[in-house]
Amino acid sequence: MRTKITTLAYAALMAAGPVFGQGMPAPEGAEVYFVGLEDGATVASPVTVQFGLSGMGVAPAGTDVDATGHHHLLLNRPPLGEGPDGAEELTVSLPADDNHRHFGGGQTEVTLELAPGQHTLKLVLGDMNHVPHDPPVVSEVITITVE
Ligand SMILES: [Cu+2]
Repeated sequence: MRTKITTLAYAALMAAGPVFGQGMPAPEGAEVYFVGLEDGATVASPVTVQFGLSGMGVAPAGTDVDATGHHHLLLNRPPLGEGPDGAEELTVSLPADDNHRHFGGGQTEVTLELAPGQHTLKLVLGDMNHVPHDPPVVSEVITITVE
C-alpha cells in the first residue's frame, strides 16, 4: 500500500513539471502546408506567410481537445528531428526563439520582416503543450529568396 501511494505522488509531481514524452495523437492523413508560397519563390519583405491545415483543427495553446493544435514556424534551422538534439526534439515542447515562432493564439498567418537572401521555412503543428503530435504533423522545408 505504501509503495502504491508513493508511486501516485510521483506521477502527480511529474504531471506538474516540464512536458516530456509524447505529443497528443494526430489523426491519420492530417497535413500542414504553406498557402500560396512555393519552394524556390522570390519575394519582397515583409513576407506574409499563410498556414494551411487539413484533417485537424486550429485551437489556441492549452486547449485540451483531440485532433487540434496550433501552428509553429521554424525559420532557418534544420528540419525538425534533424537538429542538434536529433529525434528527441519531436517529443518535447518546441523552444520559443527567433528560429521557432509560436502562434499560440490560433493565428493562421504572419507577416515577417526578413533580411535579403535565402531563408528556409517549415511548419510544425504543436499540441496544447507545444509538443509535436504523434505522428508529427509537419510541412516540407521550403526555401525562399528575399530580394
Ligand atoms: Cu506553441
